[in-house]
Amino acid sequence: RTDDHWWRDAVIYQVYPRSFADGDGDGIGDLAGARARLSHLADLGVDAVWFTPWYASPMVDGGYDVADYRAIDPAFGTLEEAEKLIAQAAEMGIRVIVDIVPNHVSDQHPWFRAAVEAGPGSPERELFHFRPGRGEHGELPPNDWPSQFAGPTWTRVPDGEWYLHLFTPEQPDLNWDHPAVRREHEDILRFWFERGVAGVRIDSAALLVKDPALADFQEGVDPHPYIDQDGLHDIYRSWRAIADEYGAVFVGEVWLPDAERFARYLRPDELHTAFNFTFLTSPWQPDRLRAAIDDTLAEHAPVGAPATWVLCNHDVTRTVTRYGREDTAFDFATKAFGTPTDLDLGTRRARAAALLTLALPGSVYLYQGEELGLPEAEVPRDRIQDPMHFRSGGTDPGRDGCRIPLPWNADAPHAGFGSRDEPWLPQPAGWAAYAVDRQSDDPESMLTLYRRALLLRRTEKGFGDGPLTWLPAPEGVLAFGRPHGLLCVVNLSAAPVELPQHERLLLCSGTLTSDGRLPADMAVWLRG
Ligand code: TEU
Repeated sequence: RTDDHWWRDAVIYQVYPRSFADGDGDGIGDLAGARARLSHLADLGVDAVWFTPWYASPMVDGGYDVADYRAIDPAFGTLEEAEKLIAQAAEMGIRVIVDIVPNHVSDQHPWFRAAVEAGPGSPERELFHFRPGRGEHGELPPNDWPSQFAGPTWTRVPDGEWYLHLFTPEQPDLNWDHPAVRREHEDILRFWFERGVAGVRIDSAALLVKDPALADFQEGVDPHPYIDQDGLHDIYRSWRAIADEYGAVFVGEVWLPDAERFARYLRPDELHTAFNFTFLTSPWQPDRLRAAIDDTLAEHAPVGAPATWVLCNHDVTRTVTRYGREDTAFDFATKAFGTPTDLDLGTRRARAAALLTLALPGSVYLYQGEELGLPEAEVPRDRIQDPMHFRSGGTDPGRDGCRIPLPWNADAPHAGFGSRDEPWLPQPAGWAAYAVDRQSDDPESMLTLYRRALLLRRTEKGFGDGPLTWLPAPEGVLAFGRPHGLLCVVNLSAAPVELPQHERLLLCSGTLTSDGRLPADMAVWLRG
């Protein structure tokens, strides 16, 4: 591939800055910490790093409530520091992707404060979705839309009008039918492209446009009043023209079960890529995984876009925990917290899944800590920060369990995260065992596996873009060929299996049996 097509088969590392590394010791991860740890990403061998929102924010939703899209939150650092980080990463051959949140702003954003102040009927209110309520005294919300988090989607301001928010009340939704909203975001894109970012992740990309009538929700009636509205495509076409000026790329966060509708975002004049969550939500079962892979490749092929493969992110239960449970699928509704988990089994499967994922055609996203095999942590109730937990009335544990500050040095306080006192979320007992320095020289560690895999993926032929061919395999085994005789075999059956004929074993997620068979829940890369 040429250099401007780097994204077609890139490995992109997701940094959740609050929990990556604390450079100033105040308990919250920051850009100074991230800069000091960039060498970890270079050693790992990733092509790019995606930072979840680092903008000025009250942090009600971990920065997904943005008060100023052109400023870095003081807890994270300064704009100058972000520019240094982008430059320093570039020197190491690592591109930077930022996270743009276009669906909503923080309630502390100057636009929303002005809108509340200006009152009903004002032009300031037109930038949002303000409406009078229903009922005799307007005491009922304007419609019945279900929320993305638990709880109502409307909140009333003192003068009696209501405003729409698909997430928390502190995240009012913008009105994307308003030209000023469009102009502002085009300008924000340019602002970051001018600073050398190579790409943008688009948060909640399928939610921006709302049914103009704001009509009540009707189950099964198409189109959904706020998911996947047709008007979105026009927005992304205008964004694409801007990205093309800079040679920058998009990855859309598009949660859509319908493959055809999903692919419409990937047309050549829209988004370069979008997250494929079919794979992430799929259980650890051969037929289901194979179907997820086939469906994904089939939906991408006609539009010529590369697939993306994601096993984890800052919103979902960590992979080793998920794969260590009886029900290995991920579902927002049933996070199954507290259910019995076999971490050894989950880790074995996550290691196999790493080889599976990295051998598929397309790009791969790696969430910080996945390369360390971190499990989901149980956060003590009085320390939970995620608004999802509070919105659910406490029934949902929320997403903090996958956002625990990273362990870097086993023998340092707070496992080397960098904080003087307690970090913003507590690290569970035993966290130091997962530290980067502990795993670095251990040939059996998850980190060593990832480093080897990423090195092979860069230096050996057959990875990345190109065809995938399923090979005949015993029941419960996934085996496929890639170009240049590259083979990947994953054993999801209960017993060891024979490997196909090969010249060379490139990498195994564990250890073969003494007679050369592949044990259960393991994967290999072979040169056939
Ligand atoms: O998530 C958007 C989103 O729709 C899903 O993550 C999901 O619906 C939600 O987490 C649970 O139902 C993005 C971000 O990834 C997430 O962290 C933010 O909280 C959210 O947007 C709001 O900006």
